[in-house]
Amino acid sequence: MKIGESPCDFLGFQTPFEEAEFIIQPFPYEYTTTFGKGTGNGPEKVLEVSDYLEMYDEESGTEPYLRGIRTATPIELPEIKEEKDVEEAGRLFQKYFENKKKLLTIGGEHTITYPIFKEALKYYPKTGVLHLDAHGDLRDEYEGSRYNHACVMRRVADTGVKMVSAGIRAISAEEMQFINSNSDRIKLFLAHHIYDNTGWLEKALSFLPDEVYLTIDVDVFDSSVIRATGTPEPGGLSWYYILKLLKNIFLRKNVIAVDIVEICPDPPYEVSTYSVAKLIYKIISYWK
Ligand SMILES: [Mn+2]
Repeated sequence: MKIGESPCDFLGFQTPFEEAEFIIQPFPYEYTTTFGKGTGNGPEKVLEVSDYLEMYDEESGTEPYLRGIRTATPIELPEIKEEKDVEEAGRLFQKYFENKKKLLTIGGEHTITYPIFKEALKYYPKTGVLHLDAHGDLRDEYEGSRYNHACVMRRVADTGVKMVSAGIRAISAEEMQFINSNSDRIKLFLAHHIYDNTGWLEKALSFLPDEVYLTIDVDVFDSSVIRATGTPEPGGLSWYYILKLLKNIFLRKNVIAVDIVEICPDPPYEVSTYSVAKLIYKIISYWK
């Protein structure tokens, strides 16, 4: 392994930084998980199984890898405990925004969204957030930390941006109250309202600004698709439902960055990690 190369590259190859349209950034951050442990191993496993992906995308009839994909060295950081740690983590993403790369970060726990998003805001001050998740993640504090993964969307909301949370099916009374008192900038689409129709998407897309940061907690999927996640919840969305959703989002919005978090490998069953690898390749194919 050469210095500066990732131990495991998406699809098993590297494009030089200057030529790469896409950057895949592994960020195996894990400090505040509460239920299932192991999301710190998520990025490495997803990259490892990505070698088995078909390079040809059957839906678009293209070979998306030809656009240039570079996998960056995994980020290792001490626990984020205050805003200065958030700033420090965010600075590691500067070069991607400065060079207008299409950034796709693999977590690690959901906490990582906040530093990446805060950095993105400096370059795209009008951006909104689309949040796909089983959980609200809007608690002000959890287990003594404001940077717990259960608080990440609250920290994002603190920046004052417009936000849509969809697929949610586990949320506290406190979080619901927060959403209701900030309904001018936060819209919630619960899983049981949206699972059998996509009519809500028009409302969500017209509410959000043109620029969108997309954060996907893999527990938004039904556990028949992805079960390897730290805080599983029944009643998730199906593979094709989410693909259709993503296709529409990339068609209609200028997506500035994506993160996919909370993948928690459950060997020897690699169906979940492989599904995340395929999801990443699908996103690359949809991203205009
Ligand atoms: Mn979640």
